[in-house]
Amino acid sequence: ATSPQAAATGATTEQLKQNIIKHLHSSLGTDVNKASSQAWWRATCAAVNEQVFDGLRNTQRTHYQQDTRALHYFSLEYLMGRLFSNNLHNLGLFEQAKLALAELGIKIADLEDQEEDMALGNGGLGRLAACFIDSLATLNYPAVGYGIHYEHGLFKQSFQDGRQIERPDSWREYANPWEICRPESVQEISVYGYVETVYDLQGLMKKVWHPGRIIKGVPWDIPVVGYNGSSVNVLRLWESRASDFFNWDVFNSGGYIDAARENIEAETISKVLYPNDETDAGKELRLIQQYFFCSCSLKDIIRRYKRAHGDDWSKFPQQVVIQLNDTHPAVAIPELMRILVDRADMNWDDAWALCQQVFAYTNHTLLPEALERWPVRLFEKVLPRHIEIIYEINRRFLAEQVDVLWPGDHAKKRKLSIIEEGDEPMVRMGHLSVVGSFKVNGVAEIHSKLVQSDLFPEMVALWPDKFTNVTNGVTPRRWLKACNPRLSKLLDEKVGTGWPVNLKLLSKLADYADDPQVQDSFMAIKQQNKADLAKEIKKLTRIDIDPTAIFDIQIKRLHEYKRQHLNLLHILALYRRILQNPDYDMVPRVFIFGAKAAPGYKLAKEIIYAINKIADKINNDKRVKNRLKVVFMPNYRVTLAEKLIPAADVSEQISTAGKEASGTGNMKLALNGAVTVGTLDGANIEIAEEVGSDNIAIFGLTVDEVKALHASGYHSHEYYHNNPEIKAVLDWLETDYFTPGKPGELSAIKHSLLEGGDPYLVLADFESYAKAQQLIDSWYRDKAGWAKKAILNTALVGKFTSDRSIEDYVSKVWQLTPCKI
Ligand code: 26Q
Repeated sequence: ATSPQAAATGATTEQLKQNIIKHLHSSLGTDVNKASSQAWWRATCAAVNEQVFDGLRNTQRTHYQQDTRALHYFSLEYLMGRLFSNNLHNLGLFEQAKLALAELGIKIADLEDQEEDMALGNGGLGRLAACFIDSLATLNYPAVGYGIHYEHGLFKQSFQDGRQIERPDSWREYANPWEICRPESVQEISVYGYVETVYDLQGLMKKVWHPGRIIKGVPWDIPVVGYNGSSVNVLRLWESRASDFFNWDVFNSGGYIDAARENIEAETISKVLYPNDETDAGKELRLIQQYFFCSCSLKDIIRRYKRAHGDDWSKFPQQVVIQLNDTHPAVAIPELMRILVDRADMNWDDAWALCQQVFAYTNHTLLPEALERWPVRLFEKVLPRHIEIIYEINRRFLAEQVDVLWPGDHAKKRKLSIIEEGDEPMVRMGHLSVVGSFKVNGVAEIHSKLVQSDLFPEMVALWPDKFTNVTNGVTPRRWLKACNPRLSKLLDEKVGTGWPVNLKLLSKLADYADDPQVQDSFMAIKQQNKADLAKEIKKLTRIDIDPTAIFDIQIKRLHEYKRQHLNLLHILALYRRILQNPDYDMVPRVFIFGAKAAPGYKLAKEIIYAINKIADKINNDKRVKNRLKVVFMPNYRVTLAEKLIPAADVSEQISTAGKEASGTGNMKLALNGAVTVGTLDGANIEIAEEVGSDNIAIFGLTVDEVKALHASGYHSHEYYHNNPEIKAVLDWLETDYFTPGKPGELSAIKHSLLEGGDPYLVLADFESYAKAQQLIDSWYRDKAGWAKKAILNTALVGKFTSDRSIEDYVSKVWQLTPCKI
């Protein structure tokens, strides 16, 4: 006899099958005999969407009826990846769908591969936004994500003779089944033009902005499905279009051709995601992107608020909280001021008080070159009214806050001013964000401390309670349950099935860390995941790897501070040891990289080239006898991360202490049982606290030691001359050993570390790093000992669920109440 549960499952499976076939006929215009994988995928999405849209309607209706306070997450980036298996898992339908498709003769994995990644982000910041909206829906918090509906996401990467080539990403070339266009909610926004000062009948001065251009924002809604039948929230992304009445008025003098050109310019705004590239900073189009989506989103929020509260603004701060994901959407602050003061005729003080109750700001970086600054003259051209408002915000801030605490102190005013003076005056978006927000947070304990002590110490003196920490987290639904089904099954058996929404339950697994049977199951799962990855690597790179070797993985954007070149120098050192001592004893290891370099970041691209060239040499050198392999996976992205992370033995988190705000890949890898080799930086510190010093290999200078070394004068040459291994591998880079006939092709790395002064202390940390890698090697030789460490990593990182991050934001910043649907 079948259990009631199995009977219910059978019923859903049968229903799903019928629905998929129905959509194959009625939505795709094909049938079971001739449908392509693409058609099957679309039909299945359509079948799933019946439930998604039900949930969406219910959730939106409930929020509306209960007039709930809601969070509005403002982000230029959402790195969503694929939604197919994510939505199935969160609806609790994955197993039934798999079965239904199997009965139709279709492998679900083949359908998953039909979907393009939704790569509307660069890296950590964009993926964090995606994890957060997953957790918000799962925890039933009323929330909307706002962003841009880019036509092209982050570029696709391939290698040509080892060099990075970028190609455009056209993720929705054949339409995206997960999104709904909402033409009934279009907005219009203005840019350019000039400001006129006028006086009303009472003689009061008013500013009137006469825009030079009007642009239409068309919203696309992407349902965000919470786990286990909770809320379905929305991600609302704005697409830019020409405003028809304004541009196509051919009876005006401008004429038809000019109108067509303006159309193209309007549609350019949402064309492409900017890669985080310092050389691109200050670009007009980027500022317009930021303003476009902030203005559309604010108008959308206000329209919804007015539907419930009319012209009474008094409840606005009770109903609306806006989180700024870094300073990228900071122009929302002067935009809300403009709407309140110029359009709603509110007085400045009331408007400012309201703004300061609505906005909160998350900082994601301390790197000075990454702090956003916009030329004042660009603001004057694009947003002439907003720059006036920023000046007024600044004038009052300096007079009413700074001068009160530090009377007559001009140095303090210069340092704190929202406007940086100089040949080219600049708007400091970080300063604007702090001044305009009621809370400012960093993304890991150490980072939040440094935001307060090094970045904004005077702001802390002015507003001590404004600053706080919310340590980042990742969604265990995508980053364990969906990507690592084998481990998930073991966890279900050992700790129960509640862990995806209560990740602390994983700590029960610690009781089994010494249990030989559990150790065997855990390591057998890791081995199967590694075998799967080895196949994928063979398919994508033609490289053969030994699936029993240590899989050592560094996956993240390419940046000097993340120090992929430290990893590379160590690989060279191992290679050299092998060549010098043919019997060099080491556990076979495969070093795997995944990283995109910003297209204009020269040295980052040289590092990619060097890794590829060195990999080529090492992988084809018989003398290595398989002890060492180096793989650079092209086109690193969410979908590739989902294949790499479950197969990792070792997680490389080796940034210079103080430079990586948090990191989130570190959390995903530890959660899947990888042991971290890492510096005391970002969230690594908190991971070390959770898993304990036996289960992580910490190395390198601490934040304080980094500061002291810089203060006393760091001379990278000394490490080069005093450490023969460092000298040998750096000199090696200048030969033609890795680039036959072309000596010097890899010398950029050496040059940056010596003449360039090694700003990220690669040479200072080299020896300590090599020792940590030795420790990993010795740990791995003890099979049971390693299994225990791997198990304890999975068991003890429950803190790093994004559900906990969201609860921290709710209690420290947002003050929301969950709303059951
Ligand atoms: C800026 C100006 C012009 C064009 C692009 C940008 C730009 C875009 C993206 C600047 C920065 C970013 C992304 C930053 C980022 O991903 N930061 C990471 O955020 C993670 C989530 O908090 C942290 O874990 C990482 O430590 C941090 O590096």
